[in-house]
Amino acid sequence: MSVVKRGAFIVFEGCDRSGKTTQSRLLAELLKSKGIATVSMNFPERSSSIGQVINSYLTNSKDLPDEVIHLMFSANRWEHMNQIKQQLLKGTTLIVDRYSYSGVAYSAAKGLDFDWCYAPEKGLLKPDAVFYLKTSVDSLTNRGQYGEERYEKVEFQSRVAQVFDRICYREASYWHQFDASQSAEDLHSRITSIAEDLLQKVEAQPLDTLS
Ligand code: 2DT
Repeated sequence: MSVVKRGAFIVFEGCDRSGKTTQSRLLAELLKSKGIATVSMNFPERSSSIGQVINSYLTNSKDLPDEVIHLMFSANRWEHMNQIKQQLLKGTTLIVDRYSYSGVAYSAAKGLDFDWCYAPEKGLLKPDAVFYLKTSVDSLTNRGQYGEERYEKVEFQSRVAQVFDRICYREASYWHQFDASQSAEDLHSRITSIAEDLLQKVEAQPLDTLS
């Protein structure tokens, strides 16, 4: 009986407009072009009923207490956990744009307690690698469309960046930090070489959870 090799769980994190979306797309395209089963996702996943509430909040058409929206972002991950687990176990690699760390970074940047923010994430599947695209806040403002959604304010983004740095330090064993100011091509090739090693390394490893 052949044992199915599991897929890798790869997450991209960073401030708004850090280039995560481009880099996650480039990586997914590359893996697919090599015949590797790959699915892209992003959180918040706005199509579910919880996701629609989050979308109304982010587009400023709905207000909610900070604690409530925090728990909704977390619930949005929990509602997709089974699907994510099934995909990984059947051998599909997942490339996910934002995860629990954005949940903690954005809520802690508003002033909520870091440990309180992290608590509902415990038990969710743990990524095999997080690619953190670190930007200077000045460079963020030069990117297009900045400022349309609720969180897209320079001062707020710099607080978010500080929390990401704290998480990066704490979770150093599986976080990979990149300077997002380098060219998209250079970034892509650095990310690709780590991802390709990772795919081989994790295929026989059991899935882990956040603790
Ligand atoms: P996108 O622009 O990437 O769609 O994100 N956010 C995201 C949170 O505050 N908590 C979370 O748990 C997640 C996943 C980051 C929309 C915004 O939602 C924020 C930016």
